[in-house]
Amino acid sequence: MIEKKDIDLEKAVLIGVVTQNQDEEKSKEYLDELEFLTFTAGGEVIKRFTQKMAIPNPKTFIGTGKMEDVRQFVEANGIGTVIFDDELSPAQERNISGILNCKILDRTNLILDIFAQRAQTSYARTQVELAQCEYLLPRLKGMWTHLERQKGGIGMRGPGETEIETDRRIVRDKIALLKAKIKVIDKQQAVQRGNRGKMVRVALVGYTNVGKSTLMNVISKSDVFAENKLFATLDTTVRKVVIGNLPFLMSDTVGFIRKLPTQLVESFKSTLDEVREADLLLHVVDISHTNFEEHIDSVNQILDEIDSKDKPTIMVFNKIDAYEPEPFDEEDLVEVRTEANFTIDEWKKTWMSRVGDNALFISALNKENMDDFRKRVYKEVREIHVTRFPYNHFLYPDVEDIE
Ligand SMILES: Nc1nc2c(ncn2[C@@H]2O[C@H](COP(=O)(O)OP(=O)(O)OP(=O)(O)O)[C@@H](O)[C@H]2O)c(=O)[nH]1
Ligand SMILES: [Mg+2]
Repeated sequence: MIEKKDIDLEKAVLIGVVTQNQDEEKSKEYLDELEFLTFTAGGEVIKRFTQKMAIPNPKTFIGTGKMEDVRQFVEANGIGTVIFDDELSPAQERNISGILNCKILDRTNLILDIFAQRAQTSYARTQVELAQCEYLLPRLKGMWTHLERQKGGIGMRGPGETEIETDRRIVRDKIALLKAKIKVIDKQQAVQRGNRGKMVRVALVGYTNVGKSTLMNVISKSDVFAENKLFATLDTTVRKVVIGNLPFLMSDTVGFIRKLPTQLVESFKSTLDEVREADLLLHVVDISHTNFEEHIDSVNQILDEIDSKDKPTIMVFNKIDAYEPEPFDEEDLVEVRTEANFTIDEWKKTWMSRVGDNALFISALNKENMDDFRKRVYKEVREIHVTRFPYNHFLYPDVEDIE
């Protein structure tokens, strides 16, 4: 595969808004994430534009004046892509393409694009393609009504509409075909999962780039692709892991993100079956990320969407090696100490204390606290295991006795 740094990065501009329920700080954090997404997709962010407004402009997302600034900047700097930090409606997309003479992407688009780039197996490719078609379909419809309005009148259907009608039919047929293809693979996979018998199944879940695959590699001595980009993993990998003689299955799967396009959640339903059918979830969190609490919320929201919110869960706070509280000057009379200044020990006394011994603090990279991790997982898996194999419990020592 070609390394990203060897090819020319596409020049991009980001556009976000500061609204009532999204203050400047949040807006900056979201744009930081959008920039990381852009980089992952192969782009380089040259400039960010933000605008304060009550709600995004329904016609052009940002105001006309601001859009003119963007247009001039795009022209003057040879920008190839403008990326909006939200999903644009078909109408917004159309209006904006009338103004800017370059590629226009929204957040959903960008995520779909990354998924498309990253899909390795034909299964993942099929699921991504389905999501792309689902995203495209209403937009074709938008184009169609747009033309209809332009030409106007009954019986005035020009060749343009016919073409788009045909396009829509092609996309619909394609969707049907992809769904049928997925169904066949699903059946095969369901059989495979069925063959795994009563083994306890543990699934790693979490926001993208938190270190799930790294942890999987450490714990199962496997070789799952991990890298510092978003959505390194799209397919699910299942490995047999043995702790203190006790065998169980561990799966590593696609990471989640804020506003994960619904089309993707929908079409990745089958990949997420591994999570849905797991006995125990390990919710991995990157504690070194400033937004980690919001990440937890996003993950819980998606778990809820796939009916997996109430499963037994252990919270695994990873990357403790990289965690650095912002320095706080005790002498400073103006500044107030905030969460950003907490040490990990202080964090443990917050809501995290309610999670009790269901919270673990590790560094998968430096293999710190991996003994705690193994023991905690062993204890939990053993409890589930002995309910399934009641005559075997003597085979597995108490957690205190495993090495
Ligand atoms: N500092 C630090 N970095 C880590 C740790 N664990 C993982 N990383 C790094 O974080 C990045 C992402 O790791 P992955 O294991 O690919 O993360 P993931 O959760 O599988 O990500 P996706 O598959 O993209 O959802 C890599 O660059 C890892 O080296 C850790 O404990 N400390
Ligand atoms: Mg991964």
